[in-house]
Amino acid sequence: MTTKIISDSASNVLSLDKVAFETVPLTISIDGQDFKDDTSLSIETLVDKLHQGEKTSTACPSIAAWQEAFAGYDEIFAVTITSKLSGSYSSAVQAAQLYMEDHPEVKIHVIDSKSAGPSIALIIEHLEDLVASGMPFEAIVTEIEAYTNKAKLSFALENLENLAKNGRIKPAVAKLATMLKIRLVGIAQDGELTPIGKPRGLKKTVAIMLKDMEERNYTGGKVIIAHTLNETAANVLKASIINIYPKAQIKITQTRGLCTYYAQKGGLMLGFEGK
Ligand code: X90
Repeated sequence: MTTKIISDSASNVLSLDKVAFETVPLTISIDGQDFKDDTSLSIETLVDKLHQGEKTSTACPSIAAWQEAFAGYDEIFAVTITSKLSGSYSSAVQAAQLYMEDHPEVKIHVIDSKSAGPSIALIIEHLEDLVASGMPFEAIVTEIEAYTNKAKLSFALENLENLAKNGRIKPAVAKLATMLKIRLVGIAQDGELTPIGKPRGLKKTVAIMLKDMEERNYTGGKVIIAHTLNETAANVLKASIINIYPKAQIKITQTRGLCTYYAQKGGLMLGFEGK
């Protein structure tokens, strides 16, 4: 019995230690040139090119791309970015249906993370532990659906241009994009981006994020911080969390291409285990 975990590249995860893993890339287009969000993509180069580019957009993985990733395994878990903001989930579900018609012995479970970035990474890491523990497929499905509701996401963005331009935020929120000096703090709620604050400095930003952690019942479990070329702010956030929750297990990572495109330079994404 072979098991594989797959996610789209919105997870920012590139590899796992204990279980077979693959990332299916989304694509970033800049003035007609396509960049696959895989390990070969340099985030610094992407940020520069985006800065110079005029017409930019993103696209979710094709059905065929998901199917290729399924090949050769008996049991597969696929985790996607929220279905409310991307076609990735729908693409993965269709790929799974077609694949299982051709391979009736294969089991595939597709999970809508209802989120992005580091909270997808939390789901993937939990799946890794469950698979490695030898738990049966059906039991993992039940457990991971429950865990997905507990994997929370908040974020702090300095620039909303790409979210607004691509119609991923409501017009009222998009208006903020013009007020570039304001940071938007938001959370993923029901798979959608929900603003919770518009602070001016890092200190206030961190305070809002900490308050949200408390409100959503973080009690000292796993945390993953993803930043877009802003390690300093990520470290400040980490230190502030440890100050209140000394037992917190915190990892800092960089955003890969898709999250870099939308979080934009300076952006922070915070995944944590709530209730
Ligand atoms: O299919 C595609 O082209 C991808 C579209 C993705 C759109 C949203 C990506 C958001 C990434 C920004 C802050 C977090 C928002 C999360 C809300 C649930 C990161």
